[in-house]
Parts: sequence; structure tokens; C-alpha cells
Amino acid sequence: GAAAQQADTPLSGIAEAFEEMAALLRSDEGGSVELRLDEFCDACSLVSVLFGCLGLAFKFAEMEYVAKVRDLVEASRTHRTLQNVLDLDVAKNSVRTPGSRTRNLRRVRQGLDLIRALFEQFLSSDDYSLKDAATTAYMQVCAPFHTWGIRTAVYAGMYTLPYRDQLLLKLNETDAAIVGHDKVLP
Ligand code: 1PZ
Repeated sequence: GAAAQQADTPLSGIAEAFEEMAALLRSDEGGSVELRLDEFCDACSLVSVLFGCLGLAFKFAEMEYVAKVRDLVEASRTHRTLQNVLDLDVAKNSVRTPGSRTRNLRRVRQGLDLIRALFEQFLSSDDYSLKDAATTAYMQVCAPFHTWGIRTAVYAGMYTLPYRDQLLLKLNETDAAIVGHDKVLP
């Protein structure tokens, strides 16, 4: 059935993992629930499958993302929550220091924000190509925080993105499934 099919695709696995964390945070009325770093890392690791669909031009993005998630996985052996990571870097005054865990956490979060923006763009357009959706998402979310060199490389790489239907095929998805569980496209 539809539910079983959704649980089987990479995207539905990613959605489930993040929805679980979102539900936990929503349930948090007193502000006492804290996200566990190991669970956050597990969800972040699921995202890596997307890179396999993007092609060689985004290999560098993959290496960057994976390296930063790996650092957080390492941190999860000694830090229970995301807040613990932040507290330590605040105390050491290293929140912005390149390579610090808090900085890496922020970079990973920017990557996640980019993916969210990308699929929002994806849904609001009927383009055959991913280039415009990806460019708009990147300009909104990540470009302000990247150097000129990186931005230039990313914009050049956009021309090599697969077409939308190819991406869906690789992800074992249909357009209807991406819209969501409850909605059925005409
Ligand atoms: C179908 C999907 C199409 C999406 C296309 C958009 C891809 C944008 C790729 C952005 C590449 C940025 C690569 C390098 C960034 C580095 O300058 C920084 C350095 O951080 P520092 O060490 O100074 O703290 N690294 C990062 O920001 C790490 C995270 C980048 C990865 C984000 C990719 C998100 C996922 C893309 C979709 C799968």
C-alpha cells in the first residue's frame, strides 16, 4: 500500500527522522526537552543519500557535509545533547572558530535548511530542470554564508544537476509522494 511504499524510499526515511525530532520539540512546552546529539546525527546521516543523486560536481559539498557530520558523531560520544556542544564552545569562546563543533553544527543545519528550501521550491514549480529551484534555494539559505569562490563554484555546478524526473527516479519517488502523505495529486 501507499504507506509501505513511503516507508521504503530514502526521502520518506529522512522525513520520518526529522518529523520525529520536530514532534519532540513541539511537545516541549516548558522548554526542557533537549535534542539528543546521537539522534540528530543519525537523521543527518540519512541525508547523505541525496548526494549520490547530484553528480560529480557536488562531490565537494558531499565531502564537506559528511566531514562535519562525522565530527558531530564523534562529539556525540562525549556530549549528550546539541545544547551541550553549544555550551562548551560558548565557554571556550569558539562558537565561530572554523572547525569548532558549534560551527560545524551550524554548517550542517544550513545544509538541512538548504534541502528544505530546495524541496519547497521543487514543489512550487513545474520546471523540468532542478537548476532554478536549486539556485533559488541556495541563494536564500547558504550563499550569504559562503565565500565568493564557493558561491561561484556552486552556481557553475548547478548546470550539471540532473533533471527533476531523473532525480525522482533515482530516489524511487513520484511527484505525488513528495507532496506528502495526505495529499493526492489530481
Ligand atoms: C537536488 C539538490 C540540488 C542541491 C544543489 C545545491 C548544492 C549546494 C552545495 C553547497 C556547497 C558548499 C560547499 C562548501 C562549503 C564550505 O565553504 C563550508 C566551509 O565551512 P567552514 O569549515 O568554514 O566552517 N562548508 C559547509 O558549509 C558544509 C556544508 C555544505 C553542504 C551543504 C549541502 C547540502 C545538501 C545539498 C543537497 C543534497
